[in-house]
Amino acid sequence: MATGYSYPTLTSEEAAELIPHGAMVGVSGFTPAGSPKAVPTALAARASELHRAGQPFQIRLLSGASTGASCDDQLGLAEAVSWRAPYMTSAPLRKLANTGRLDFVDMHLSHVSQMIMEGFLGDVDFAIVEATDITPDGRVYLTTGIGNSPAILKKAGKVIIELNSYHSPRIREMADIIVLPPPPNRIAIQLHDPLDRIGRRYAEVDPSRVVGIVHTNQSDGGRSFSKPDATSGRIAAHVSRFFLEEMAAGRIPQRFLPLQSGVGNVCNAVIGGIAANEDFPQFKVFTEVLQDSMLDLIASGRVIGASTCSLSLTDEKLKFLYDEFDEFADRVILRPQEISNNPGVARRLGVIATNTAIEVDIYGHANSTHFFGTQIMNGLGGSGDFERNAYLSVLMCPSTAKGGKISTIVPMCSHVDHSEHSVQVIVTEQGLADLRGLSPIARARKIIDNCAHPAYRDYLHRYVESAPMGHIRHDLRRCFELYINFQEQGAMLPDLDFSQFGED
Ligand code: 0RQ
Repeated sequence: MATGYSYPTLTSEEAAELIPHGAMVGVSGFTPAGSPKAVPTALAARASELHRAGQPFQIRLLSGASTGASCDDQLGLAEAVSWRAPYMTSAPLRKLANTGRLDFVDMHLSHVSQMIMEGFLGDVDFAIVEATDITPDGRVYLTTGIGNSPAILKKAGKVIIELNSYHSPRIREMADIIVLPPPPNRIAIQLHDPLDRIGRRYAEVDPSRVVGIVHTNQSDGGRSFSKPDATSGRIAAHVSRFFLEEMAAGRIPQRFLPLQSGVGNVCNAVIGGIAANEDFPQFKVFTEVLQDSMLDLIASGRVIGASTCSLSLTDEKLKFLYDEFDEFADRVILRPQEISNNPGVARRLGVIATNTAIEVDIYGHANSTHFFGTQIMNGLGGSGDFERNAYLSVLMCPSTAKGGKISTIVPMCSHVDHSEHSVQVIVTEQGLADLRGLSPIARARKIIDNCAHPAYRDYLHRYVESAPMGHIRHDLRRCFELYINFQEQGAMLPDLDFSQFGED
């Protein structure tokens, strides 16, 4: 590596000018946390200008997970992206993907870094990485989301660094970064506790590839969640009771196990429910996204500490973290997603995984990503990394959607992200189905009785009992009947009295 390098300072517009049509661009961050802001926005403006002049301009965009509004939304609105991986939550991008105008590749988040290093996704032409500092010898101090930045920085042909003075330079104290060498030289990941440290506080880049530094001062603009509603509260209560029963039976140790939690109101309600219940000991968290509610639990001491890939916090909560940094410095560890979501580590630590699904079927397959088998919502994210490899895999969803017109318990999922082999426990506000050790038919009866809304139970039982005999009983002529009813008649069971469901 060269030393003593001095990097040119660019405006965001000058940096955006460097990126050609068709380039594969890797960006930093994981959720809005740590994603670049100024250069993607300038790139979107440039794309719009070129489109107005009748010229094509689109990039291929690779990230850690979703990004902030100034990246995915801006580029999506400008129709400046032709290919996107591995996850998104952006409405403009979703619209493009669902109308055939964006090639979206939905991937397990733990896989991405390795695929970048192996070249499976093609060359990474440009990196745009947010940092608090870069040294002349190429040490890059990342901000609130580590994501795939360490791998992207290693592989990118040209690198633009957004130096964001909004963030405290102390954020580096939480970073714990390693990049695994490729097979056959891969090494064991020496994590035996969520709070073990095994890496460095910085990612590395060849300084000669850094084509410019753009100075910014911009917050992540993290999204907040509304308070858990009654349905989420009931789901959380079932989950807490189940974990306590498992502890009483000796199947979860008395000191509990590291918890992984997906994002959203249901997952927040579950974490909040466990933390509020004094029958649980203090516990550790091994997850990929740390949200506001979790930071409060660390501050209060209910959560001992957390391993995560990103601090997906609102501006207010991030300020609290920076103001009280000494409180958190040793209790939050920020890792690359290859490590935070690593299947082997999740299995070794005995992680308890709690994630939300769109729907599940009566045999225990779960769909986290597509409505009616066709319309992408966000993507699989890290849910598969954890559900497949957890000590206990829990998937949750309200039993109905759209005011009862949709049952989230269906005969056969229209799309499957987590198969029957990965899902152990299903929970709705109606109850919990522990599927461990159950045959397909026993699973079906339990899921219908415990999790389906009562208004849908008779239909589902009749479906199973009248289906042709088999190890798994399915009537292939009727297995998607509920979806077809919804599409043709506006409700899965149009004759139901929908006043019984209340508002979603
Ligand atoms: O529609 O917004 O029009 O009202 O879907 O539903 O219940 O608010 O769902 O926000 O909790 O997200 C699975 C998408 C759930 C999310 C999913 C309609 C419903 C509503 C949203 P409206 P909710 P949530 C860590 C882990 C995958 C990634 C993951 C997700 C809208 O949790 O993306 O787990 N998970 N990552 O009305 C048709 C159904 C429906 C339905 C709900 N069965 N059919 N529409 N809706 N069920 C994070 C990372 O990996 C970074």
